[in-house]
Amino acid sequence: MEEYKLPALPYAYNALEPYIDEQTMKVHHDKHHQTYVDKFNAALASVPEFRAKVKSAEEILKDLSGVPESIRGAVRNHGGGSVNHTFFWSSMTGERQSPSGKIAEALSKKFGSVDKFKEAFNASAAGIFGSGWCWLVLNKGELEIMTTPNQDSPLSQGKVPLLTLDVWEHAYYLKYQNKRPDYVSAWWNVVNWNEVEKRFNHAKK
Ligand code: MN3
Repeated sequence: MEEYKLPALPYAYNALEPYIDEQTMKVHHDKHHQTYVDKFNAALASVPEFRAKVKSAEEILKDLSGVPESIRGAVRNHGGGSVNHTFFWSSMTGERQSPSGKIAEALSKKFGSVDKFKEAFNASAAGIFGSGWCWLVLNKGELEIMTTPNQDSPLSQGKVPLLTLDVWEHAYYLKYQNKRPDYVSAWWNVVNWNEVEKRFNHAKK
């Protein structure tokens, strides 16, 4: 595979204001995400034969046991950090959106209503001890809320990510300090439901 590239944000740094502030987005994308990308590439550069044979970062994360032991930990942390953040940026938008179509139907069927889904997701996000991620995934075709510690990816558990929230303190501390639940509830205002629906329809094909 080619070097993993830090993607440009799909919107301006201030597009998610007032829910996620410009300074947080700058530091989060330009510094934190860049560092994961650099360390992931450095790890891959140390195993050129492996790197030549794999096609994508996602493919690598789907089979961590196939990663050379010398870089497995680095790949899990920094490959996960690279892919998770790319996925996180495209899970958000400055346009106000609500779930609709098949994803709205599926959420209501699984959780009772979209609001009940949000409540369950909020509780999971609030319950993460330390640093991690809260996810909506498909697990064998079924919608599921899950959390991962550190930079672990649901891809490594054979699940299909549909939506994610970064609950590392670096994602919210400048604006929300210790008030993680306030960050989580504000974040719903910037969820890119069109993208979530696209992912859902694609995975269901
Ligand atoms: Mn982060």
